[in-house]
Amino acid sequence: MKSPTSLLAGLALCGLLGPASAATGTWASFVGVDADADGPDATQWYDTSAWATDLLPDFANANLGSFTQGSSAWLTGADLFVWKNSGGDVTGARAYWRVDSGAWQELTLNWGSNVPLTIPGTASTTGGGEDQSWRLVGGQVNFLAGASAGQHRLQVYFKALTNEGDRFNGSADTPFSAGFSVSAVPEPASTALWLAGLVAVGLGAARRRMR
Ligand SMILES: [Ca+2]
Ligand SMILES: [Ca+2]
Repeated sequence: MKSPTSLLAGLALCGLLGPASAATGTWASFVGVDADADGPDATQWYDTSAWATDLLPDFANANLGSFTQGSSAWLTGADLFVWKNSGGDVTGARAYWRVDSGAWQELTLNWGSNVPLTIPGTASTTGGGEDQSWRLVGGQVNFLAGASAGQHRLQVYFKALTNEGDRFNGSADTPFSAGFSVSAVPEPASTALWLAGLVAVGLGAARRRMR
């Protein structure tokens, strides 16, 4: 039978060796979008959560634009701020995106920097301790590809890979989400009719000139 003393010693040892507090985590994320059709050359950055110095428009409930079916708009950037201490280590990061209820697509975020962390699209810096930025810049994801006419949601969440397991910012169940709309291209039949009309007018003008 254990003596009360050894029981107390055991409890004390459990306290010392007990579950370690999390030593890694995520604390901010950003999404970059280029919403004009001429290629992924300029990025508007959005923040995905409340920001003490709120320098960027909110991704949540942003209207990314109105597009014609078959045109392009680009998911150009993703940036995840992580923290670590007490032996915690972040070894990689991912961003996931989809439109509406489509399949999640994975993007690899590369190590960006240690502190000071630049808030994307600004000259401002933030962070402390062993904070890091993991980021994708110059991404060329055309999120309009295959989108039907109507209202849609671009959804994004982030994951940090750590020596303690995965750490999320948003999730597949509760992603960050912004809206956009797609309008149908004109019907081929009506376009053909319109072209035929133009040709007829052109022929008529040519005949008049020949007289
Ligand atoms: Ca562009
Ligand atoms: Ca904001």
